[in-house]
Amino acid sequence: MKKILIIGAGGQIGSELTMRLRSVYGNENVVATDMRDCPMLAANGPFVQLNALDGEAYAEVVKKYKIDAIYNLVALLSAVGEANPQKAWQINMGALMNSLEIAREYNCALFTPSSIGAFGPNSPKVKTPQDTVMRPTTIYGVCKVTGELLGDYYHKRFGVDTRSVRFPGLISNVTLPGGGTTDYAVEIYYDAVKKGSYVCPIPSDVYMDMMYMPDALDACIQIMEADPSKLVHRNSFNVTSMSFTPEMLYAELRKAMPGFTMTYDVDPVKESIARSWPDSLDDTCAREEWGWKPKWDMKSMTEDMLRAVREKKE
Ligand code: AKB
Repeated sequence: MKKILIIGAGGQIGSELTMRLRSVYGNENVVATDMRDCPMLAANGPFVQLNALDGEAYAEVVKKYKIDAIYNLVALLSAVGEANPQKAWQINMGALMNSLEIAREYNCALFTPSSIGAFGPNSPKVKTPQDTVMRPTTIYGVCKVTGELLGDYYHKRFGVDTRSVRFPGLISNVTLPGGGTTDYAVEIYYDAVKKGSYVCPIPSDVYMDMMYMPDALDACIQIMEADPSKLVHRNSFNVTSMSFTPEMLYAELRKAMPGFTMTYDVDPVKESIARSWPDSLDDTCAREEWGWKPKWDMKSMTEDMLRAVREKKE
């Protein structure tokens, strides 16, 4: 059975991806790592406290567990990255470069997510194509485009099996995201259940692509299992499940909670980032090359999020 390593496993994607990968490949075959101690991840499988910027310690873990595939999930997100661009570059690129070099040296496949943040104001806004202008205006986006290019380079130059998808905003109910521009679409459910109201930092009319976490986990596993001979693209595939504005999500929530109210207190940094990103992605290439097909839409996701957040509250 394949041995898998997850870097940054304590974050929004990693905490759920670890559990999903363990259910597919066996608990003992999925090694979770994070800077912080993560008792939940250590409870049912191997866990190592690891700073991904420490290349030697990282390589030791890969050697010790005879790793075949790495999921590199270390990243400072878009809004928090703008508060400290130097730190964002150091962390995002440091973890990526170590991952690429270790994948090269120890012959591992490597998954690193890219993002809608890799696009910028010059990219076509609606149905943004797979291959198009990419001139992001955030440090997060600059790191993502650089990461995509490095993934291609390591594949062509050294034969490293690098793979990636461009994630939209991810909505989940296990671990909260931190410092992203799309975080409002998660916070809204928690505040709706806890307070009956939400103050939204994104203007009412701004469209962004979104995806429910179960679809994102499927994408991570499917792209890594995809037949390489069918992949025309590698770094990185557009994937999306839905595209909506805050006002549309508000209307959907009010169907289930008619008393819920939402007001706006727009955060100018998040507004300018959100307006520089696509309204909607065209994910035809992912569908054609490796069978990507999301299962969740805004309605089914909202029902499931409210159920899960209410259960947590009890
Ligand atoms: C963010 O908002 O920074 C992330 C992303 C879309 O990559 N959720």
